Amino acid sequence: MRLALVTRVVAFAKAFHGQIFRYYVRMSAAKPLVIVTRKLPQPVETRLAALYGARLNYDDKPFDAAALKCAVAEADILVPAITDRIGADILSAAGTQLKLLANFGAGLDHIDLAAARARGLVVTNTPGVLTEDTADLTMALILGVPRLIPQGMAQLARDDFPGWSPTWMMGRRLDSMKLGIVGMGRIGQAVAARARAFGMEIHYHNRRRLDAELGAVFWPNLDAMLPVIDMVSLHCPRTPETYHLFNAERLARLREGAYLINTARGDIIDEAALADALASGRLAGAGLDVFEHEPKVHPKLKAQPNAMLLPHMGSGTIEARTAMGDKVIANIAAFLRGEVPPDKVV
Ligand code: 8YV
Repeated sequence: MRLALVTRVVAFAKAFHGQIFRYYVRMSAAKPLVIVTRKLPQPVETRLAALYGARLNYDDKPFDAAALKCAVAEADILVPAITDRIGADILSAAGTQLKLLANFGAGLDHIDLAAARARGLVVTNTPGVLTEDTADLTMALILGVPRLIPQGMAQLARDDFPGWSPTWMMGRRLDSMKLGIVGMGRIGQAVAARARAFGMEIHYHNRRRLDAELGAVFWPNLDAMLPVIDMVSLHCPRTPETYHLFNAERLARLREGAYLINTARGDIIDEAALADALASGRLAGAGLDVFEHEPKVHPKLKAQPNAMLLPHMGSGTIEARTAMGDKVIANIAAFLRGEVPPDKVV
C-alpha cells in the first residue's frame, strides 16, 4: 500500500517536474540559480543579475569539462555558449534541479540535444538577431578574397609597397560571378540579397526549394552545382550529415580558380584538404571565419596568402551580442512563467 503510494508520487513528480519547478520558483522567495558560462555584454549581465540569482563569469575564462559538470550539478538554468562542449558525459553530472539550457548563440551543435531531450531538459537558442551582422561579415569575405585584400594588407605590413603598377594586385570582379549558397536559411538569404546588389548571380543548394521567388537558381544536388559556380558560401547548420561536407573530393568538383567562403562551422570543411587546394592554386582563395579545431587554426591554412582568416567574428557587433543576450533573458522569463519559450528547440 505504502509502496504503491510512493510509486504514484514518484510518477507524478516525473511527469510534472517542470511545472512543479516553476511553481516552486514563483511561490518561493528564492530566485533560480542561472549560471552563465561566458562574460556577456554589460546591459545583459545587469539584467540577469537583477532578475535571477545569476552567477556571472567576470573574467570570461572558458569553462573546462570539470567546471561544466559542477555548473550543471548546481544550476537551475545554464546559459552556455559555443565554447562549451555539452555532451552526454557533462549532462550525466546534472542534478534534477537543472531544467533549461538557454544557449547564447544560434547554432546548437556543441550541445548533445538527444541527451538533453532524454533528461527532460528544455533547450533554447537566439536565432534571427545575428542574421544581418553575420551576412555583413560574409560579404566582407566575399569582397575581400577576390580583391586580394589579405595579400594587399600583408604587403603593407611587410613594408613592401613598391608603388602603383598597372599589373600589380589584379583581383577578380564580383559583378556577374556565380555565387553558390549552401544552406538557404536566414543567413543564406541575407547573403543572397547583399551579393545580388553587387551583381552576383545567385545559385543555391538547400534541403528544400524555397517558396519565395528569390531570383536564384535552385540545385537539389550539391555536386551538380559545384562545377557551375565561381564562389561557394556555406550557411548550413553543422549536423552529422554536414561534417566534412567539403572534403577533398567535393573541393575537387569546384572550378579551377573558384573561391570558398565559410562563416557557418569550421568542420563542415576538411581543413587539411582545403589548405592543399589553396596551396596548389586549384582554388584561388578562401575566406574563413570559423575553423575545424577552434580556436586552433590549421598551420598550413595560416601560411596561405590567398586565405582571408577571421577569428569567429560573424555575430560580433554590440547590437547583435546585446540582442542575443536579450533573447536569452526572454527565453528564461517565458520558461519561468510556464510558457513555451519563443526559441525552444528541444
Ligand atoms: C555566436 C555563432 O557568437 O550563434 C552562432 O551560432 O556562430 C556565433 O556567431 C556563438 O555561437 C556564441 O555562442
